[in-house]
Amino acid sequence: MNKTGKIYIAGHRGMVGSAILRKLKAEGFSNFILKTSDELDLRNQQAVNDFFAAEKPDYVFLAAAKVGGIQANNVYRADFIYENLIIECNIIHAAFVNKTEKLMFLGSSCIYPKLAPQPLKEEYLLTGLLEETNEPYAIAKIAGIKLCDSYRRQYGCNFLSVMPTNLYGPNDNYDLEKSHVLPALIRKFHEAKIANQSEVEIWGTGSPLREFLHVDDLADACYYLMQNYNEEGLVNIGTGTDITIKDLALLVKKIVGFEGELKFNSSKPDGTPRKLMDVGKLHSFGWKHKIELEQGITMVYNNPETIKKFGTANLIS
Ligand code: GFB
Repeated sequence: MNKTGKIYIAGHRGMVGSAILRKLKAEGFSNFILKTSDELDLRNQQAVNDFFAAEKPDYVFLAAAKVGGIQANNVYRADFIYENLIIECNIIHAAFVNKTEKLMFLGSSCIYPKLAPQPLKEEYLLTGLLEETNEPYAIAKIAGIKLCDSYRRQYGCNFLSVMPTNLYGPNDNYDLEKSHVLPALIRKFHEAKIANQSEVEIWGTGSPLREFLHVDDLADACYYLMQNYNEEGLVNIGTGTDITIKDLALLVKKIVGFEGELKFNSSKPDGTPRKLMDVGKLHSFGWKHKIELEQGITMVYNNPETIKKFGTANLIS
């Protein structure tokens, strides 16, 4: 990436987009065009076309997406497929029309087949049925990857896709109805500690395995690949190790200092039993994560912004 190039980060206020912005600033980039969703509605094709025609960004990071945890994906199914599809179509096509030099699209590990062999290699995409709770989201994200590959093959666009595992870090969502498991657990254990509660509810059986990557590591990998990778297909970004939800809960409990019990609610869905990334391709390029899980969760919990974010977000048991 040329240091003076114009960079558009779609979704720069979200957890992923804000981490990419921090990383690029730290690397000395300064020519950003950033728009909030009030200033530019990415679902509006004309607005996106006008924006790209006026700004002609050299580099695009497509980190804007409708995202959420297992319950939000399952409940807001139409919003998840529609909003993600239309955002991807609008931005990727406008980047092609306006000759964006390089675009990075972010997928997600939950779009691999539900029962694919583990660890998940990049070539397992589209080899089996998807997890039911997030099928609409997965279909939209798979379409985004295929958009990048198709514009590359037909028109020679340098559009690439990366596949992050479950992420956490600054600017996460702590709404207990819509969030992912890690922010939910940090909030639940913290509030239970303050209220002297005897137990904390954990959704599902606690047996599913998940892999977690700090978003600053993700941003580092995205930057690395934006500099060094120019191919069709995708690249997994993760740590290559996973943990059961039960052990994750015990770890968060220890970091937060909650002394009560865990109570598993098996009426809530478990989702995919396991989705561990094979990070061999990424490691072969010379990149490896730096922030281990316990260290990362401690950093998040000790950040004063985290508890402020609990705010008035929904509280459900
Ligand atoms: O992080 P999570 O919501 O989503 O849930 P997925 C992971 C696991 O943690 C599931 C359990 O087995 C949940 O049942 N869990 C336990 C909890 N307690 C809680 C809790 O309080 N809140 C939440 N949210 N989960 C999502 C996908 O799947 O992963 C998305 O639905 C997305 O599409 C994301 O890609 C990365 O890991 O199951």
